[in-house]
Amino acid sequence: MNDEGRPEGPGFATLCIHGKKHLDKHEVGRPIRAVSTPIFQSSTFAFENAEHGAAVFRGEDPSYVYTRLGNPTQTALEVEMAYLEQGEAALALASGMAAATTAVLTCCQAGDHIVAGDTLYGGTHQLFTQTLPRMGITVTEVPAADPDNFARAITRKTKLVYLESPANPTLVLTDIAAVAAIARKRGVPVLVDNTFCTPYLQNPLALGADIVLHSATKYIGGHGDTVAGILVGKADWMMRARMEILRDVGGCISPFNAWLLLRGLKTLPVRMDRHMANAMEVAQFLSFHPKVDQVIFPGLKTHPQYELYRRQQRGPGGMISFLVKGGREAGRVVMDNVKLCTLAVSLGDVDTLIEHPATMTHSTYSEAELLKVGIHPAMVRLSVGLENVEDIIADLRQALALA
Ligand code: LCS
Repeated sequence: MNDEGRPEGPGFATLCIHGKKHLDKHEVGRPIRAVSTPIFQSSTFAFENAEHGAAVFRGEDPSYVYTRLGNPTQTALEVEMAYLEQGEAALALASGMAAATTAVLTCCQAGDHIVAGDTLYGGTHQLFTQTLPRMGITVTEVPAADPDNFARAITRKTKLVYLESPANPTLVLTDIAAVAAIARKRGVPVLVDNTFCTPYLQNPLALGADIVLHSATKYIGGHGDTVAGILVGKADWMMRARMEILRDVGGCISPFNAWLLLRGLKTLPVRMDRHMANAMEVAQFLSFHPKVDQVIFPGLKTHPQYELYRRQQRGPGGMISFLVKGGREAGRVVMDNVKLCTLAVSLGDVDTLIEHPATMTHSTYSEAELLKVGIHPAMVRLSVGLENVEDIIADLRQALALA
């Protein structure tokens, strides 16, 4: 015994850290065969010896090094997402915006130019109109329903075409195959933000795009408990994104959040089917409601691009935008009086979420820009959740009655 009354040997602090010995899979004495991917909550990974570490840093050995650059739980998610999006490789990141900045910085440097759709998540619009110009990267935003607009805007400096289809919150679609064909001729890669569709409903890479982006915060996670982003594309591009931009800018995903997304993926098609069935009924209810002026939902024949929707997507998704008669004030009354629906940004959660794009998610657009891209000041956005659809409709009916 030592002075503290403990057995001779390593001190207590040392034992707290090292335990009796390292518990790794070679030493637990029996096979593990966990059905759910384990969370490798480890920031760093041991080398066998100094030469092994040097070989890893020379890129000659693929062993894990450090969780900012890669982690087994993150890899499991990336392998799954690449497979579902029909891409060679994927990169999971801390948020959808980390995915956007990583993609942009992998493609562009000061002096370069991006052509983007003009309706984007408000954060992406701010990145394009405020932050990137400060770094010498310019962006031209064009109406995304007509592929020719992309053709006209591409210049010799253009290094990336960036679009959302369906776009947040106007649900404008872009003909991905047409834009990809145009950009390919000019040697410019195309990135499609596939957040609204998920790989269940649309695979942009199969349509000719080069990079797919997800805010995995939304339907991929699906439960409103995670912020994360994912890129999918070619293996060599993804390696540059990881080893140049993620490495230096640092927007890595945590192992726990990667695990939450792996869990979300298991139920993605089941959830999407229910999101869509509920959204279809809610869209029909709103269409026939005397206090509703306009309902925007790709699954309705009244959507101006219904034919493209049928050709390009396997389902309409769960997002609806609508205009309440009486304009912005009437929309405010609806949002302030829902009881089951939650007044909150984000989307793709099990809960039905309602919000006002012009003053919330898209408040980074100026008044003039909002009007130009069709984000009406009275527009209300609904992310239809997985509750019983009768309850969602009853809630909207009572709130609309007050408008
Ligand atoms: N792309 C789309 C289409 C989005 O809707 C969002 C976030 C992002 C990218 C950024 O992803 P994040 O960094 O938030 O994971 N959209 C939001 C929205 O409509 N309400 O709150 C966030």
